[in-house]
Amino acid sequence: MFSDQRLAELNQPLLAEHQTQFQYTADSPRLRHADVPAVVQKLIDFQVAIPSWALGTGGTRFGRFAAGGEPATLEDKIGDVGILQALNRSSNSISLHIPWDIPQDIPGLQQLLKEKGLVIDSVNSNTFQDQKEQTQSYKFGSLSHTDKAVREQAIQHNIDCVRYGQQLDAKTLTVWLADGSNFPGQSHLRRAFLRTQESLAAIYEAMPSDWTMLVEYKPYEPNFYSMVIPDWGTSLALCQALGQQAQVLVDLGHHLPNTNIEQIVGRLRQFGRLGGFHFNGSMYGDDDLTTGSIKPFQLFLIFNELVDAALDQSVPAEAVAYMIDASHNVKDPLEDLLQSVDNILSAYAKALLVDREALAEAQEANDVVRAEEILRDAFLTDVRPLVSEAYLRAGGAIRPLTAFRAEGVREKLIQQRGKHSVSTGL
Ligand code: LRH
Ligand code: MN
Ligand code: MN
Repeated sequence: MFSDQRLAELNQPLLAEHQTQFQYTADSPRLRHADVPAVVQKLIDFQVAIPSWALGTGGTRFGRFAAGGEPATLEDKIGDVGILQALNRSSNSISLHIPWDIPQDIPGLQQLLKEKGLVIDSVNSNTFQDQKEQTQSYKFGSLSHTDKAVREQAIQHNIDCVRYGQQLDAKTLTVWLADGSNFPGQSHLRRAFLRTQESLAAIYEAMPSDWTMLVEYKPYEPNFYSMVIPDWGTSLALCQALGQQAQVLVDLGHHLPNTNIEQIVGRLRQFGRLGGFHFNGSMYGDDDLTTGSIKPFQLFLIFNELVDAALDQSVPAEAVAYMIDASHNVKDPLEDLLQSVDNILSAYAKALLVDREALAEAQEANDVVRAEEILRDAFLTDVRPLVSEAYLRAGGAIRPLTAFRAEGVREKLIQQRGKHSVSTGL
């Protein structure tokens, strides 16, 4: 849909204005301390994985309103991520959810991924729903279940996920457990934890040595009294017991209101255990809204920790897998994902613009106001020209969302796939 030629045509009317704005920003005396070309290069290099389950509308338990033209197969989903990637060149990988996305025609999929310039970065297991062919039920838990037969089924499912992932060159298994209890007394809290640790160890043992296991936490939902892995402390303890290939995954929506997420991020980086992110926007809890739509300052502060840690020689160098984990009820899912990536890149750009030397000085001198002002200066900078420049230099669209609409992508997808196609996912 978006050949280089077509992108050049779509960029043409925006080019002169963009160049003026970019030059103005690059020459701004306020950014004297910053290396703007290096910032643009870092934005070009930054990639965030797209979850296969966010390509269709999710809905709530009260209903679902289809977007039309939703991807019905894994091939369609790769096609959709290909559209995002053509436009922003920052979404080159896909996160799969098994069994929603069981890969079948492996050579065909590999070929398609290659054509679109995409990779599969992670596979997510699903032991929070019962599948038709399954003998044991996850109603009362999976890896933590009191019944060994249920635990074994859940362990095997995770190992199967790794095997599917290996066929498509993925290197990461993400485990999120719905396990927990709804009422006091329902579950023995310590024993449920120990059973989970034992089950995870069996999966960890079966994982290839170049794979990473990401252990995701969540304070509540679907269980409301206790979750077996409710917080980063529990995830970290599990990862430390498992080994160096186990890392904590931070989902921005998986925190109680007002949690200082940036501090958690800083701590996990310091301990060498931050494996990945699920980006989304949150007002109350696991809302799965557009990343950066509600708390852009918090997103900036998170990136500020990441950028700072990357510059600190005393912090272990580690690869952090960036992923989006969102669900769309009222927006076009692809438009939402373009907005999310744009917000993520903007927060990253602002964090890269922080005058770190001046900030360190202000912190050492306990100059509270100056330190805060330095962060505010970076946060209030209009970085849109830098992000657009990164899109453009990487071969994408100056404004991906504008190009998406100008091209009538959703209308074309509806023509191809129909109005009522349904995507698998939440
Ligand atoms: C759990 C969760 C998890 C994914 C996704 C489908 O709330 O965020 O990260 O498995 O939902
Ligand atoms: Mn998540
Ligand atoms: Mn979630």
